[in-house]
Amino acid sequence: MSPLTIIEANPYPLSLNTKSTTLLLIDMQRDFLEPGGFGETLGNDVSLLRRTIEPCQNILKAARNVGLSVIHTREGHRPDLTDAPPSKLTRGKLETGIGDDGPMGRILIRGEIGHDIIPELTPNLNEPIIDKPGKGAFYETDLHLILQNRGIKTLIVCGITTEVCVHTTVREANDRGYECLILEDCVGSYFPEFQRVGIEMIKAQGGIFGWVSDSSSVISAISTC
Ligand code: TIU
Repeated sequence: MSPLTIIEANPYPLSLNTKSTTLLLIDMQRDFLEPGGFGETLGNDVSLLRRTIEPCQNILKAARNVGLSVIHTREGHRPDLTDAPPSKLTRGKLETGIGDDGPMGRILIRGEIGHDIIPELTPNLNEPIIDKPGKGAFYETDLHLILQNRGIKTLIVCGITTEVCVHTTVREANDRGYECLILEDCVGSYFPEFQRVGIEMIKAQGGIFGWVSDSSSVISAISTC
């Protein structure tokens, strides 16, 4: 069977080689997605993010079945907060913010329950987890090194939130020469308008940041590889 396939996508179909493609799942963490977590305590409706869980489970299962490389990321900081810029800690003047005690342990601190990936998408032992201090998955991490060592050229991007960590990562990836395919049903925002416009921005101008498709199109394409 050939590792080459063509994905139905916008603004035009994308050719990819499954041997040089990674599924990148961004920040599917309990504090952002679960009722009672950090995201909800900030007044957000987590159901807008939770609709991504089932499609992410489906693409993750398909990727594992065909042996596609899978990488997960988590946003968070050291317990002593030495890797957190003061600007990030004070921004928003939050009553309960990064490093404070929250409903699932200290908020966005590595090792705490809320920082972990939701149980529906638990990483397998052979799937690297990138712990990132910023919004972008390339900033101060070894993601680029891992992708280069694996000969990866194309990223299938899922996760949250569309306009923050997904966009930042896709822009970083684009400037480093990666092709990005964003799955619309697998990325989510607390703000419906940002979801809509965030998707539009990626595929505008001939695919200025990449391509947009959905989980079922990719699953049917890679399952025949
Ligand atoms: N992962 C990610 O997007 N982190 C955020 O802080 N997102 C918000 O939308 N706030």
